[in-house]
Amino acid sequence: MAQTTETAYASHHVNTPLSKNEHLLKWVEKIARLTQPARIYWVDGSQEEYDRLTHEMVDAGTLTRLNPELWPGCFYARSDASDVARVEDRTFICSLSKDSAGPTNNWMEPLAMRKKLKGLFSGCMRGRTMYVLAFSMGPVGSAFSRIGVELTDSPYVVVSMRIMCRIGQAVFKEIDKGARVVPCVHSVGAPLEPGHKDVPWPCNTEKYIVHFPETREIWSYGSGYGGNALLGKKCFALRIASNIARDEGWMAEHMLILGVEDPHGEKTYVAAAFPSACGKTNFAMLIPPRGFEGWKIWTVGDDIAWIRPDATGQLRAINPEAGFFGVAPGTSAKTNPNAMASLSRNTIFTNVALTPEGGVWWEGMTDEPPRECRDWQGQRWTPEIGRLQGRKAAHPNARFTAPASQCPTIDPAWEDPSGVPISAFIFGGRRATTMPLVYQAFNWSSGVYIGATMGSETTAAAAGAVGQVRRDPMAMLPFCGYHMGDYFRHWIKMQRTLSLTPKVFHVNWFRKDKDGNFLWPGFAENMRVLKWIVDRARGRALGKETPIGWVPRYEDIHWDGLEFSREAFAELQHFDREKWRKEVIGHEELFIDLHDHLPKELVYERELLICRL
Ligand code: TSX
Ligand code: MN
Repeated sequence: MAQTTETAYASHHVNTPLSKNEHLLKWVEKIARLTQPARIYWVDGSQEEYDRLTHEMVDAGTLTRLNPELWPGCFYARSDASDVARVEDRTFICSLSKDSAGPTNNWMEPLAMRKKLKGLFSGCMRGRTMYVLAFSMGPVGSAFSRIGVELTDSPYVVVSMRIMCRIGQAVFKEIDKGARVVPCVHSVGAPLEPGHKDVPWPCNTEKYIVHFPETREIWSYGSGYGGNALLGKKCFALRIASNIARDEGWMAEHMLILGVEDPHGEKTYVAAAFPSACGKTNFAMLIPPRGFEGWKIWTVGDDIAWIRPDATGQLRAINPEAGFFGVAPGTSAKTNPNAMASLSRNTIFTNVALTPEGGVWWEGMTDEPPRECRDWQGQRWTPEIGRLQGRKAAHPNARFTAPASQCPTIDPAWEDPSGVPISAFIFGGRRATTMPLVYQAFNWSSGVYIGATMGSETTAAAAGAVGQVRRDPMAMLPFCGYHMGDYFRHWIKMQRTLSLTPKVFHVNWFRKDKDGNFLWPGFAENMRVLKWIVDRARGRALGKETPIGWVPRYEDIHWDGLEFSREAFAELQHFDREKWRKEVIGHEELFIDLHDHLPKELVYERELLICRL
C-alpha cells in the first residue's frame, strides 16, 4: 500500500488503518514516504494495546516494571542525560511574518524551516515503527475539544499520551465524522540501522520543536521528553490553541482549574496561572486545613485551561488534558497527598530513582532517603554519595505521568463537555518582597495588567542568577504561539463578550521577613486566601482599597485553626511605596519589547498605577 516508485521504500502496515478519512490516509502515506519507517501502526487506544506496548518496551530496556505489590501498573523510564526538559531555545514559531510571532518567540521563515525539516525528517524513522496516534484535547465530542494526530516513532510517547489525553478509536471516529485535525509529526531522530541494537532512550543532539500557527501544524525532532514529544500538551493545547482561540474568541491558558465547595454545598470555580516552581499542582489539589471542616477543594486540572464564554456570557472552562505530568521532586504525602494517591498506580515515572524493592524515590518524597538506590542515570546512589558528590538521586525535572481520574479530589464535573463556570482568575509568583499575600484588581483591565506584569524570582532549578525577578506574563511566555502584545489585547477584548466578568487576584505565598524566613505557612493554609477570593468574587466580603488594588483586612480572613497575629498579617500585606516604584520600572522592561503591539489599556493602567504610587 505504501510503496512508491520514487524511493526504494516500502513500509509494512502492522494493522489496517483505523480511519477512512482520505486526507488523513494521504498525509500518513506522505509522512511515511519522507521518514521511511519499517512499519506503520494505527493506535486503537485499548488496554490490550497498552499492555503489549509496555511489555515490548520492558523487553527493549526502555521501561522497567515496578514492583506490582508496591506500585501496581507502574513503569519506570530513564531518559538520555541530554534529553531531560523542554528546550525553549530550540522551540520555533514559524508564522509568515516575524512580527506575528513577536520578540519573545524564536522565529524562522516558514519556507526555510520546511526545507530544514525535510532534511531532518528524511529517513529519520528507518528501522522503527511509525505510530498513528489520534488524540482529543478535551472530552471526545465536546464543543470545546480539538483533535490532533501525532505520527511518532516513540512508543513511550504513545503510552504517555494514553494517560495524558483521550486517544485511539473514539477519536478516529470523530475524524471520520469530519472533525478538523492538527497534524503533528514527531521523531526522536534516531533511525535504527539493520542489525543495530536500539538504545533505551533514542534521541538526537539536534532538536527542533516547530509550530506553524497559520497552517496549524507541529513538527518535533530529536527529543522524546515531555513537552517536546507529547505534542498534545504545550505544543497543541497552548501554542497552537492560543492561535485558534485568538481567532475564534476564546482563551487557551496555562492555568489550573479548581472548585471551592463551602459547607452549604455551594461551588465556586477559579482558574490560576503561576510560573514554574510555585507549587501549581499542589494548589490544584489543596486539602482544606483545620478550621475549614465542611469545606472541600475539587480538582479540574493542574496545568492547562481552555476557556470560552457560553450563550449567557459566562466564562466556562475545561481541562483539555486527562492526566498529570507533574514534577516528582518535592511531591510528598505532606506537600500533596492527592498527587501521591494519583500516582500510586498506573503511572509512568521518568528520571526518578529506583529502589532495590522495585519502587521509586525522589528528593522530598520522604524525610528519610532510601539507604541505597539507583539514581536517574542508573548509578548506585546512597545518601552519603549524594552528600559527598552533591548528586541528586532524581533529576530535578523528573516526572510522573498519572491519570487525572485517580486523583481523590477530581471534580465530578471534570469531564463535563460544557466545562465549569469560572468566577475568578488568580495570578501568582514567587516574590520575597513587594508583593502582598493577596490583592484584588480594581477591574478587568487592571487585572489584565497584573497578569501581564507578573513575575517570579528564579530558584536554583532555573538557569541564571538566583533571586532575580523574571517577568512571565500570565505564565505564558514560553507558551503563547503569537505576539505577546496581541495576546494582551485579546485578553482585554474578551471582556466585551462577557455578561459576568470574573474578578482578578494576585497571590504570593513566598514573601519573606528581613531574616529570610517565609512569612506565610502556605500549602493547606492557602485555603484562607482562597476563601476570601471566593467571597469577593461572590460580592460578599469586605476589603480595603490601596494604590495597587483591594486587600483583605485582618478580620476579613477566616483564621479558625491557625495562630496568625494581626502584626504578622500586617507585615505580610504591607504596601511599600518605594518598593512598588521600583516594581513599575521593572514592568517597563518587558513592555518596551512589546510596545508596538501593546493595547492602550495597559499603557494607561501603568500610568494610573504610577499616579497612585
Ligand atoms: O507548593 C507550595 N505552595 C502551594 C501549596 C498549595 N510550595 C512549594 C513550592 C515549591 C514547588 C510552597 N512553599 C508554598 C505553597 O504555598 N509555600 C512555600 C514556602 C514555605 C515552605 C515551608 C514552610 C513555609 C513556607 N514551612 C515549613 O517548612 C515549616
Ligand atoms: Mn505547565
